[in-house]
Amino acid sequence: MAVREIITVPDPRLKLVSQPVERVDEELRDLMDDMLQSMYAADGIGLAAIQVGVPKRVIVMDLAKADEAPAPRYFVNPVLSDPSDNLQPYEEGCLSVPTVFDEVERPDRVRIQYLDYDGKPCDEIAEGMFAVCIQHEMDHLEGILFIDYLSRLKRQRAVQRVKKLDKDKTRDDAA
Ligand code: GNR
Ligand code: NI
Repeated sequence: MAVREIITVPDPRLKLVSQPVERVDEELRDLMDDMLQSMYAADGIGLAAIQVGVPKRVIVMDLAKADEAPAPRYFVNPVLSDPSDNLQPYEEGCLSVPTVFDEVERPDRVRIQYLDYDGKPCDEIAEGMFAVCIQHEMDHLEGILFIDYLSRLKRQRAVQRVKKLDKDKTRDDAA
């Protein structure tokens, strides 16, 4: 297992549409293990494969609170349907847009069908934080970031902020 680097805006790979997985095999489980470890290392609650530069339809998530036991979850080829009519705002963040947070409105309930870590088909209803996170991650699979829902001004500011952050970090690393 390895912690992989999480790519940030404006990396053009974040705009790619990720491709379906053909088989849930050991190689894919290795990727999912790395993704989970990378997500934990970055203190995230969800991660899409494209955030480590792999354009596959794979998501990992752990919504357990700090004082709870880890509860890793894996979603391969997820499909969302039956969104509720009720929109709920939530202050979102993204490991690919670090230090930026803003409100996004999404349906508060969605159905999700996917293959799990063992390749078993699953079908469930997501609500609350699970609904927020799975929709945020599904967007990554389509090359969409939460800042794409903000005004152009806010989006441009967010990208500039991350660019500066990464530039300062590169300089610090060299020093
Ligand atoms: O760690 C994350 N926190 C978060 C908070 C509110 C809404 C969505 C998220 S997902 C984010 C990790 C991430 O970037 N996943 O793609
Ligand atoms: Ni994200």
